[in-house]
Amino acid sequence: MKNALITGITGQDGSYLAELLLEKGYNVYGIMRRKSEVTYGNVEHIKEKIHFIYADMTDPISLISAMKISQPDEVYNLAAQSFVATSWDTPLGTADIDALGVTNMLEAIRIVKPEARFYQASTSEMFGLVQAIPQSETTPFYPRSPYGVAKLYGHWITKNYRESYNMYACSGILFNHESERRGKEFVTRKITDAVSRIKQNVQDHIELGNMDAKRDWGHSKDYVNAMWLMLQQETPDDYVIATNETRTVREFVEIAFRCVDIEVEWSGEGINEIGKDKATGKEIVKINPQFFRPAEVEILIGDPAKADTNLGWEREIPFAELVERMVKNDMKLVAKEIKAANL
Ligand code: NAP
Ligand code: G4F
Repeated sequence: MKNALITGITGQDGSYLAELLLEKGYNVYGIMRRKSEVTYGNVEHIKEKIHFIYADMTDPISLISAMKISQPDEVYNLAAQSFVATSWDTPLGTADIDALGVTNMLEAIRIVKPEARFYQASTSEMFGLVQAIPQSETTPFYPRSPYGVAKLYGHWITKNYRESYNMYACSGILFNHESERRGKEFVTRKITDAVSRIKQNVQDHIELGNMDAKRDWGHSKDYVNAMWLMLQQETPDDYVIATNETRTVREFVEIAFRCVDIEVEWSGEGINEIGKDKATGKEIVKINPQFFRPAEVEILIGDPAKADTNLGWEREIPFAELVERMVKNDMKLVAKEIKAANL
């Protein structure tokens, strides 16, 4: 039986990865931050099966302890301040966790168990102002946010430890992946939550920022499988994980509303653009400049050919199903909320 240590286990990806590793028979250890109220986030439903260790990416001693306790064969470093917009508000905190935190983890591995295999959660945000379309492992990086810059450090330090110390250390350059467990501040979940509230008459409209931004969106469940595959190879390497499809935020809005039989009709331009419910004429989508970013990543579309060839990785959940699953789940959650409020 293998031991795995997951940082960021309470997050979206951490929860799907924990489920996958438990299914495969791993002993799963997860690091958790101390909060004023004990909550298990996305792993509430499997908390009895996980060995939790209190630690923090910014506290190297706690990571050394976590390594000693868990004696992992595989370490998945998913912990991060992962919301791009907030990285302009907390640039140093983001760098502490997302950049230096990676070195803290790598050093803890080197000290306690250097033969442990290491996965780093790198990101398509590192491509930023894209230098090629589609983006692959050989595309030059040009990050556009404090988050992207911090993650680029994490990416290179992982490669550096592989080359300096011959460690089995890989980075997955993952493009956007979403799910029913996505945080509500990210645009996809913000949309599916709002669609469900508008459909059930508990919200009038949704306010969004840049609707022209294009993203390559997949489902988290498929992407955690790629993380695992990367650590099962003979030699460590870095891989792009993506769907090779891209859509605007506006298209996501249209498709999500269509899941609840609402057709959006657009009018106006720029900050005056408005989306109306075609059947009722009600304004259901508005622009709020508050959600624009100081620097934007306009288009992401990844080429996963290397992962396909070397890992045999393929996404299983197509885009339309991703949106449908998220809307269905939020429709249920909102209905439950309404029922509870009426009681
Ligand atoms: P997420 O839902 O925001 O989860 C982040 C996790 O990190 C949470 O468990 C959080 O714990 C933990 N964390 C934050 N700061 C920490 C600290 N100082 N010490 C220990 N734990 C800390 O993110 P996700 O979507 O699952 O993404 C997982 C990883 O993949 C992240 O590194 C993200 O940057 C990267 N990534 C994500 C995507 C994507 O589209 N989802 C794409 C590329 C890369 P709390 O519960 O205590 O907050
Ligand atoms: O959903 P988002 O906040 O995700 P973003 O910035 O692409 O970052 C996510 O994917 C990265 C991989 O590329 C991860 F590394 C990162 O951790 C995170 O998971 O925003 C997507 C797009 C942006 O262009 C944003 O400007 O949607 C645009 N957008 C338009 N209106 C909005 C909104 N984003 C948010 N969050 N809220 C809006 O109202």
